[in-house]
Amino acid sequence: MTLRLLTAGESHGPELVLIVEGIPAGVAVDAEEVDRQLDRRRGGHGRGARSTKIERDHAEIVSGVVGSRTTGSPVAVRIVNRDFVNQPADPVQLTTPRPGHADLAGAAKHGHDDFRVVRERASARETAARVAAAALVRPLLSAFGISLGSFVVGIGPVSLHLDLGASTAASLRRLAEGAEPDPVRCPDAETSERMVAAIDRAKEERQTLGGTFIVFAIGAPIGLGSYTHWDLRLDGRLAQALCSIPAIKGVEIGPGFDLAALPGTHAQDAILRSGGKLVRSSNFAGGVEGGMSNGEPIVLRAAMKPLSSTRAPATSVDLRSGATADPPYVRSDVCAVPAAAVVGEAMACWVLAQTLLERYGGDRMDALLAAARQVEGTQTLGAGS
Ligand code: EPS
Repeated sequence: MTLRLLTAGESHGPELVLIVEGIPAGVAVDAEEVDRQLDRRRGGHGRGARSTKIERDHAEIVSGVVGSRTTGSPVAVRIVNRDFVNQPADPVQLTTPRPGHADLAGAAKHGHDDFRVVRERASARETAARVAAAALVRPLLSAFGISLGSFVVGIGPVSLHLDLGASTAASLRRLAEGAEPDPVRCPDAETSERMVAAIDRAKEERQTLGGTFIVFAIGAPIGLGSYTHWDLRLDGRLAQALCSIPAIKGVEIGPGFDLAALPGTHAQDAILRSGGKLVRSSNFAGGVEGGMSNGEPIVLRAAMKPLSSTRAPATSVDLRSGATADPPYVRSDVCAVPAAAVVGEAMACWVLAQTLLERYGGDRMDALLAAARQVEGTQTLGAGS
């Protein structure tokens, strides 16, 4: 069965709800770890008061788990929105669509004349549900020795240059560890300070900032995904998953955009023999060749546009009166790139769990563990460790 995720709920509604289908029986569920992942997503310098001061995301697991183990039935989870109680009983209708958001297209599509209906579902608050779902399937990845991480490399005009083609498991791990306690999840202290200053400046100027982040996976076995069909290709699936995060406008695999400017021989990862194993000289491919994991670290970079709601005036049209109008400011974040990095990690986690189950079977965890032990003996390429 395919691993599937359905989420429901509105940003300022009573709660978010998610259902994970296809998770094998016998997966250990660590409820505290799910909440810890939710905490990682909530923070970051530049987030508004709602996510940092009001919400205290807690995943309440309501089905599919008995005695801290999954049963093989759908796992349902609730995440209560604490800000729900602060919502006005009789809110003002929104009739001026905000440029850059789902408002106009969503309302036209479904025939709404109040944009709140669209806004509340399209909100990135929904990504809390995705992070909880990914936390539930992380033990599947751990069983295969796969670990994931993320860190921020750009916020507005400030960026940290990294040679992604030279990235190794050790360097990626070190960068992610350095980024974890940082206020903008950037691994370099000096760059982080400049990023924080850029966010503060943007706030003063009534602006918002976007940025870029890296997501990586170490230890993925060779052959996740497939070269045989377009929709099974791992790179395509990872790109789709990352691009599905609100405000993400670009995704690359390894140093994809830099490779476009290089001659072919400069962009190869030579195949070498080392101690009876095959290893690669570099990782320009970002761990994916021919739509499959190749045993090297999987490295992804995503670009987030600046959040479209700013405190500065915007130009739109009030669709009730037909007059030019400034849409009301209804959002509180100045920068959400650090949070998006955590969501990106969750999405990559999800796709890797899907492809693992497709390859090794997904009814029960003990069968999967046996498969994992077998895989260990058959990896012929460097696992990037
Ligand atoms: C969001 C707008 C902000 C964010 C919210 C997502 O909320 P508010 O509308 O209350 O200003 O803080 O994100 C979260 C609360 C969260 O937990 O991620 C939006 O429109 O996407």
